[in-house]
Parts: sequence; structure tokens; C-alpha cells
Amino acid sequence: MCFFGNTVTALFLNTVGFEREEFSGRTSMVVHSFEESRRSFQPVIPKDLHDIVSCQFIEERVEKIDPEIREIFSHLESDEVRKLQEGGAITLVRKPLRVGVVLSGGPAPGGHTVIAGLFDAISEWHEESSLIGFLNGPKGLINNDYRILSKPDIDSVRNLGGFYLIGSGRTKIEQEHLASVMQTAEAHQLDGLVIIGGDDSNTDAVFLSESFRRAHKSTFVVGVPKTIDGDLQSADIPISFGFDTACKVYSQIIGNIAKDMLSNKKYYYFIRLMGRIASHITLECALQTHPNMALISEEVLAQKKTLKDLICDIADLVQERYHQHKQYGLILVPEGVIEHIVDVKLLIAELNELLSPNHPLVDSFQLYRSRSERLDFILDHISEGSHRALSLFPRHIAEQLVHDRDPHGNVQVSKIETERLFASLVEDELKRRSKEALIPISVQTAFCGYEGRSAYPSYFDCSYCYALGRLAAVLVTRKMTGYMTAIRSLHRPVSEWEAVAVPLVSLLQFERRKGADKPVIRRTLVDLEGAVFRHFVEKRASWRLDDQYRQPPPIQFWGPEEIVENSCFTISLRPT
Ligand code: FBP
Repeated sequence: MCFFGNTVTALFLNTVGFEREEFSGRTSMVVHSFEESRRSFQPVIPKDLHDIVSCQFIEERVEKIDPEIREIFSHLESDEVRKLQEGGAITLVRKPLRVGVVLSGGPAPGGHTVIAGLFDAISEWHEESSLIGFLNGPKGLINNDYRILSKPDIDSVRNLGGFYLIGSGRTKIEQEHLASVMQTAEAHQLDGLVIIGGDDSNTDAVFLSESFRRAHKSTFVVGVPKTIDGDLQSADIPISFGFDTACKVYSQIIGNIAKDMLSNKKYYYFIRLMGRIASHITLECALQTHPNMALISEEVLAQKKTLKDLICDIADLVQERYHQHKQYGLILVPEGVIEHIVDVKLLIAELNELLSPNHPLVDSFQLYRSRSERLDFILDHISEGSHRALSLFPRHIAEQLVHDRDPHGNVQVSKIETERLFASLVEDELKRRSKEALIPISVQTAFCGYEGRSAYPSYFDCSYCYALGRLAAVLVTRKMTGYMTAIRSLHRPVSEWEAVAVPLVSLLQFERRKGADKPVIRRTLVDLEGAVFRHFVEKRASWRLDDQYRQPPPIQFWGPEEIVENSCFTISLRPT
């Protein structure tokens, strides 16, 4: 029976259980054998991470720490960046380890592989070591909600996407939670606690390591750089894991849309891409797909563009292309751009202050229950400039700006439909401009977000994540606390990648959060002087009117080396 015939039978004769079973059996067999091959894939291990027993750290350099930050984290003495080297005459007592692991924040492809790397390495250290997974993010740590991870558990998720093995969450570990977390660590007699997360989660990690040290507890806390946004970087951290895969997934989608657009030549596509603050994802996807325009939030900010300026820029593009008889085009919009537009940025800063717990008006604001009443209250109490900016937004978007904050106090830009906002404001602007003849525009919008976060990790992310997991285990065995795992030289073959421990305190800076200045792990924005952005600037003028769209292939895991093992432009153009 042909597969198509079977599908039709299954759809129409759905009372016939046998047909349905056969149909679903075949499809799940494909998924099963694909996943089976991925599960049995063994990533290449960088040579310095091969033998985790005899390798040793050497001091590479001492970082300069802000004295105020140093004072807050006075129990985390070491400011040294340390590089791992294979071999060494060290004699360590190898007792079984008890290590806790938490996945924190949004999923990023490769999280399961980090856990597999960690599990394998602690088992190599001592076969009776155990890995305790805290469930659904930091709240699992606070509530001691956990699961002991066995080898079959780990084997079931090797090199698969998602964070579902133990779940994730965005709970912030506040000061009042520290005692509960310490109780949890005590209850499990944890030697190590590995926090896999982005800037906010690693901020929690550094506060936790300080608290453990201050209380003379021997739980060593290690952070692992995760986020598809790619903004957790430093001189030693070229990129966070998940970025490579997410960009490849989005680029494939954008490339497909571009080919569809070119086939019909009737739509303008406004595609919003994830990236809460930084535009690394949009920049990478632009280099991969060659859109007619890609906004880069950091440039928008540097050029102090207002919302009106941006809308006029896009309308100019549409007008120019129209005169070339092109009534279609591709525009990429980073979700975070909204916070970088000069008038909207001022508005958000004012809203954040007004809604902070210590603001005198916050109690009156809380008295209003509905989103609409609360927006009216805000409109009555903000400055004239912010009032003007807020009034430019359709009401439902204005409400999102006022209300949606995550537990860390960030505006939830993934909920703001910037692509629709821009598309409709550009339509209005074109109408306004047309004195004699209307410049027609027909728009389609799309959001590339959640579908990239739990994709099957690319070959690059599998290798990278496995190495990060192994390195986290090495840090625990060396009793190093308050460090982030870093793998450098990612542009080289995997065997030559370098493993480094970076003090978390060296990544901190003061930022305004919930109405107060707080030390937080800094996000790295797109460097407008850097090689990646400069490359984009060199190319973008030719993409504007000519149609040079590129359609990147789907992620391949098996096949020719140059297709499987390639990493993104963000790595290859900027060797670290
Ligand atoms: P992390 O920084 O936690 O990795 O999350 C990044 C991100 O994917 C952003 O790009 C996006 O704005 C946000 O998560 C969406 O978060 P949520 O899952 O809470 O909707």
C-alpha cells in the first residue's frame, strides 16, 4: 500500500483502528529511527577535555573587577581566567560526586547535550557519582523539586532538542529564596550546582556562589552560557549555545519565504526575529539570507532613530523598489528594536520607574484591575514626550508595553507584534505620501521565535554543548565556584577548541532593574565596529534593490563535512 493511499484511508476511515495504527506506526518509525541515530551520536571531544582526571587549569590572566562589585562578592576571591590543559601531575581524591543541574530561562538547542556531557564526565570521574535534575527551572531548586537522572534518562535525550527532560522556568532567585536553595543543596549534599542559563540566570548563579561561600558550604556553583539570543559573550565566550541552531532554523524559513515571494512578486514580508535586547540573530540571518532591509537595534539606537524615522526609512525602500517595478520585498525586524527606538526607549525607562515597587504611584496603579484602566492611569501620569510616544501605538500594543514584564523586570518583547505595528505604520505613511497616485503595498507578517528554540541541535551545537557539559564537571571536581564555562577557538576544528573558566564576577556590571541599580551579568550587543556588522554594511546596499535572496539548506547532521560542520558567520567572521 502506498504511503499516500494509507494517509487518505487513515483520514477518511478513522473508525478503522487498524488503518490508523499502521499510518501512525510508519510516521513514528521515521521519527524514532532519526532520533535513535542522533541519540547514538558521540560528539568529538576537544583534546584538553578528553581526560578529565589528569587535566589541569593554569592561570591565564587576572581580570579587573569594579571595586563596588568586588565588595558585594567578597567571598569569591578569584579574579583569574583559567585555561584547561591536558595532562599534569595532579593527585586528586576521586570520591563519588553529587551534582545538581538546572535549566533556566528560554529553551535553546543543545541543553540536553550539556546535561549528557556533564553526566558522562562525572561518571568518568567516579562511577557512583549522581546527577540531580531540579525541575522546571530555578523554582525546582527553591522547592526541592527534583529527579535523579539515570543513564537511561540521559540516553533518551542525547542530541535531541528541547529542555523537557527536567523542564525550565524563569523564576528569579531573590534574596528571600537563598535560604531555601541552601537547604536544598544541603539535603542532597551537593558538591556542585550547574546552572544552565542566560544573563539573568547566571546573575542568580553568582549570587548563589557568594552565598554558599559566605555560609562556608561546599557546594560549588558553575554557570553555562545558554541563550539563542547570542548576547552572552566575552573575550573568552565567543557565543552562547543554541544561537547557531536557532539562526539556521530561522534562516531556512526566511529563505523559503524569499523564494515564495520571488515566485509571486506580490507581497512585502515583515519578519520579526527573536532577540530580546541584542540583534545578533537578525544580523546572522541577514548574512545568511540577504533581505532587502534588516534593522539592527544597536544601529537604530546609535543613530537615535525615532519610530517615525524608522517608518520613513522603510517607506523609502518600498517607494524606491516601486519605481523599479518591484512591489515585493523582505524586511527583517529584531524583536528588541522596540526598546532601542529613541522615543520608545525613553517611554519604557519612564514606565519601568513608574511601575517599580518603590514608586509612590505604584499602589494607586495596582488598584486598577483591567489592562485598559491601567493604561489610562499611565497615560494620565507620564511626561508629555512619553505620552506622545505611547499614543503612536495601537491600544493593544500600548497595553503590552505597560504590562508585560518577566520576573527579572524585562519588557516581554516576544509578546509585542512589532512586525504588524511596522507594517501598518508603513502602509499609513505610504498613503500619506501619495499625492497623485497611491503606492500600493500588500503585506504579510511572520514571527521567527519559539520554533527555533527547541530544534534538533546542529552538529556545531552538539559538539559545543557536550564540551560545555564536560567542562562544568571539571570545574566541580576542581572545587571551583563562581565560574562560567567557556569554550574558545570555535572557528577551529573541534579537537582544537580551548576550555576556559571565566570568573562570573568579571562579567557583572550595574544596571537599573525594578527601580534600583543592581549588579547583573552584562549582555553583549552587536559591535558596530566589529567584523560581522562591517561585513553586513558592505553588503546591504546591494541587497536593497537587487534581489539576491539566499535560501540556506535545512540543518544537516549527516553528509558532506562542509555542509554538516559549518558554523555561523558570527563565529567564522570573528575568530575568538
Ligand atoms: P533566554 O535569554 O532565557 O535564553 O530567552 C531568550 C528568548 O528566547 C528571547 O529571544 C525572547 O524574547 C524570550 O526568550 C521569550 O521568552 P518567553 O519564553 O518567556 O516567552
